[in-house]
Amino acid sequence: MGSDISVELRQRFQNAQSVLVLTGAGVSAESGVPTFRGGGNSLVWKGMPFDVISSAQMVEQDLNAVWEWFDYRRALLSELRPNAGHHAIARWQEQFPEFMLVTQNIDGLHQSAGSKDVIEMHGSIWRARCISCHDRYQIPKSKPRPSSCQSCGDRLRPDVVLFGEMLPSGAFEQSAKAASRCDFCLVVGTSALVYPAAELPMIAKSAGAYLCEVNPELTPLSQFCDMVLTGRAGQVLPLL
Ligand code: BJW
Ligand code: ZN
Repeated sequence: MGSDISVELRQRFQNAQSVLVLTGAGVSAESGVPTFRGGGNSLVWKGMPFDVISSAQMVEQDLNAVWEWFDYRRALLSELRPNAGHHAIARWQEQFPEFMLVTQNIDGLHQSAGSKDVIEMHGSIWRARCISCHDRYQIPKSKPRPSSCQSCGDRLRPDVVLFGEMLPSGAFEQSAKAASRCDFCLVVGTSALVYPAAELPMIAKSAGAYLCEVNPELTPLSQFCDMVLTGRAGQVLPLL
């Protein structure tokens, strides 16, 4: 363990044929995005913990409150920029025969850094979706969000995956397929507590991939990793 990157690790990474990167909130921490858990920095909105306000139940009970919470977070995010960790990951996409980036983040910072075909397991804060017909709408950075569905007129909700909700169709299946094919799996900035995202590294490991974690803290995944790089994404990833 430790954040020293050995020659062996660097060679393993550089010679990989198929790379899967799974990211969580920690990759955006150095951009100024608060993480959900740990560090005494848990998200709370008007006295409600995030898993109460970011819940399917709250969408049914008080959709306006949910929008207020997401409008507030979009406003914060619109000022933030990708960091060296996002940029390193974006550079890698051209460097391997196969490369896939799966993120649990809804902030869009990987795309801002230039990453393409990102699988957003938990949706995007920059989209809204109709509660009836499920049509999706992009939310512009500097204009008001659309207020109702243009197809059916019903209300819109944030296009994010809340606790107890299903992931976007195919997102897990596509990620699990990449996990079972990859020979190097890099897990960055996630507490590895939320499923089914937390299953992906174990799928990769079971299929024989080298498993490497980048995180300043240990997680439930650390014990299964071939290498744990204890450090911040923005500092460690550019060294790989
Ligand atoms: C740094 C750093 C730096 C700091 N550099 N690192 C199996 C067992 C038990 C429960 C379940 C199960 N399968 C499903 C469930 C239920 C549930 C679940 O997993 N619960 C667990 C908490 C126990 N899962 C779901 O409900 C999922 N849906 C589902 O499974 O559907 C099928 C189904 C339907 C009905 C019933 C049952 C199943 C959906 C999960 C959706 C998660 N949504 C959220 C909120 C999004 C909206 C919003 O933003 O408000 O997604 S929750 C929140 O957690 C968010 C994140 O994407 C997700 C993961 O968090 P992440 O990214 O790991 O962040 P943190 O904060 O936890 O960790 C940050 C890490 O970064 C830390 O480790 C730091 O050390 C590190 N760090 N600085 C690198 N500079
Ligand atoms: Zn509609």
